[in-house]
Amino acid sequence: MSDAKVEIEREHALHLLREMVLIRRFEEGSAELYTLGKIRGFLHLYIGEEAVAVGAMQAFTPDDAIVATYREHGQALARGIPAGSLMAEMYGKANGCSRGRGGSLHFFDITRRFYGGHAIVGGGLPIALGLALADKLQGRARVTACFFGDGAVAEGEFHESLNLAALWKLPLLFLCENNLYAMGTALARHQAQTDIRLKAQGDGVPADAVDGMDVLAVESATKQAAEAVRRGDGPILLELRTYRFRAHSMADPELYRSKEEVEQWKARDPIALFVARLREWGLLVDADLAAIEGKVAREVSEAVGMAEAGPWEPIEDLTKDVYAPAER
Ligand SMILES: Cc1ncc(C[n+]2csc(CCOP(=O)(O)OP(=O)(O)O)c2C)c(N)n1
Ligand SMILES: [Mg+2]
Repeated sequence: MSDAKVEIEREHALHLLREMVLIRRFEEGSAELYTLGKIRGFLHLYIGEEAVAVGAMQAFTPDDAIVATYREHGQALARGIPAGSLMAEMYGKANGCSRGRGGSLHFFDITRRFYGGHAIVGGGLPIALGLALADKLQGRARVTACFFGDGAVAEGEFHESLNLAALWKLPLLFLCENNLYAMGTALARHQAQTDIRLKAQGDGVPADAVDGMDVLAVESATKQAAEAVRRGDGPILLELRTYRFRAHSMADPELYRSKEEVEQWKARDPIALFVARLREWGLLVDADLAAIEGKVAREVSEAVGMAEAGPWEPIEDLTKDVYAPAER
């Protein structure tokens, strides 16, 4: 993170901080609820990566489309999906954003143009391609943003999607969250070429790398890239260099990385870095932080209340939307 002061409105700075703190506290709460058995199935935490979702999301209008991965709590919250509807989804309740049928990995909210939540690594890429193609064919100046992990660059559909997006000059922004690992496999153990920018350039997509622990750097790079994409210049890939502080999922003994490495990255905690910076610039005092923590604590607690109070889907709906209606 550069120390140079960036011109930033105090209100906007506090907004960015509040969003990151909301994601952090929401997920700490989710981890606790998981150990209590309230949330079941898989749960992948985004803790450590908050600056990526929050910084990037500032670049998009409500008309743009967002496609994410199964590690999408941060993107969903930053997109403005109410925490209660996400928590209810993780509980499997009918008032969840995917009516309790998707769980943590499959958040969807069409009203906010949030198209998943995808359990399949790389699975969001061709979907984003289709959304961007539809916009291009119908002459709409909207952007589709596709988040995916470093693990997805091993998939054929990564190259297929980049190639077609470049060939057809689609309004698609590829956002690769490089947290160095795909489950327990480091990038260098599965890729001969570890520079993701070069892979993108090989497919005809201009690419750049950004410090993913610096929310302002992510915001500014994403805004610039999104503007170019919106102008019709074709796709761009940003590699956001980040790190997850927690295990891959709740069932991962983390034998593939050292405690020292994790500690080194924790020293660049995106929230702590931003807090220190804002204090230094005179944009944040203790009372602001306390107010943010208080507001976020209430929001998370209300979200849990909404999940607890939410109804289960009635048993009669068991096969609804599972099979197509029989032809008569
Ligand atoms: C096609 C496919 N292959 C394998 C898996 C199993 N799997 C689940 S998560 C994951 C790692 C993906 O890592 P990355 O894309 O870097 O995302 P991160 O978890 O680091 O956010 C793998 C291999 C899967 N879900 N889909
Ligand atoms: Mg990864």
